Amino acid sequence: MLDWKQQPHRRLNPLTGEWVLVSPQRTLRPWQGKKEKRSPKEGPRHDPKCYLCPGNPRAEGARNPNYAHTFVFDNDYPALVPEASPGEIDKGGLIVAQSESGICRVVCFSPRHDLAIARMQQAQVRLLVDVWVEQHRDLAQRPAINHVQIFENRGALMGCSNPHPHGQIWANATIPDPTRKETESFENHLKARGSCLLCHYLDLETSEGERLIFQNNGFTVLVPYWAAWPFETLVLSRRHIADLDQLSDSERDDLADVLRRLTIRYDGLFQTPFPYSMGFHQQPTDGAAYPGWHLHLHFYPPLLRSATVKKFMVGYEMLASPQRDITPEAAAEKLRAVADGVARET
Ligand code: H2U
Ligand code: ZN
Repeated sequence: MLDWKQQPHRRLNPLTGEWVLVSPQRTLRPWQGKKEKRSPKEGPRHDPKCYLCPGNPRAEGARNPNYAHTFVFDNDYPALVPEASPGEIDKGGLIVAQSESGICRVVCFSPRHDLAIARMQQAQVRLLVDVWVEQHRDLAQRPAINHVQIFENRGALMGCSNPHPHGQIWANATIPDPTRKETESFENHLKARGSCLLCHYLDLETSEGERLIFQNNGFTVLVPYWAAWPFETLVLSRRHIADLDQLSDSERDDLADVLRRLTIRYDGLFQTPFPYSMGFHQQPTDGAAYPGWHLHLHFYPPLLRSATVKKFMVGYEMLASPQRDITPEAAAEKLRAVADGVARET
């Protein structure tokens, strides 16, 4: 009999159809590799040089208003532009390109330069949720927009250029690969088994319990069975809804609560502002019906065993398959052991 806690095996990610290699026997290997710098302590409340602080000029000269809660603006250096000229290249199916239009926005989470979500008051995070809902609604109803990606890169380790709490929204015409794969998986699961993939998965996780971290009335936070990053988490709405627009008033509060508590746990894990990329996955906004789609958030943090040792997705992982040493069950246990109740705004 295979000992799943000790012996190598692979696990399926049913959302993408991809496999991850789990090698629990390797967790004791020594580390003589790269150590990252510790994240600096929080900066000042207002930084006169920050291009996201209220009242400051941005890099291209526009000036931010003296916003009191949140502030959204069109990215001054957008990756996509609204009216890209139409165009298509196809040389034998090998040299292929298509024009792509879209809208890129930056969302400032707070006027305070020094507050990450973990240090904000619940009411401020709720305002941020409301802004995401409004933004999604505004972008989703546009005929040229079929996919809305809301995300946050936190920390220099993730390439984030500014410590001011902020995220981004990129909305475009075609459906990116991860959402396309998830859409197919949701559809296939519904057809084959008559239920939503993530409702079904949530039932399984609730009965097994060992990968759950915490939950409230609206959301459950867990380390997915197929997690590739050491402390990757999945935030699932407990109700079967397909996007942010369908959240009830109390679910918006629940989402804010979950975001605060999860990021407090992350910061507590290695006693450091925890870097991550996180984002919502929602149904496409092309007007088609997606009865099998289930709203969720992915958190992908790179840290492995301390504030300064990060996981590299290299070698076998670039060429063959992602691989992890610490099991998702052990990661969940560690995240469960961290307290999440402290509001630390000062
Ligand atoms: P990141 O820190 O996650 O890279 O996001 C910052 C974004 O803010 C980035 O996309 C934009 C950058 O293009 N930006 C502006 O739109 N205006 C500025 O004055 C500086 C940065
Ligand atoms: Zn700032």
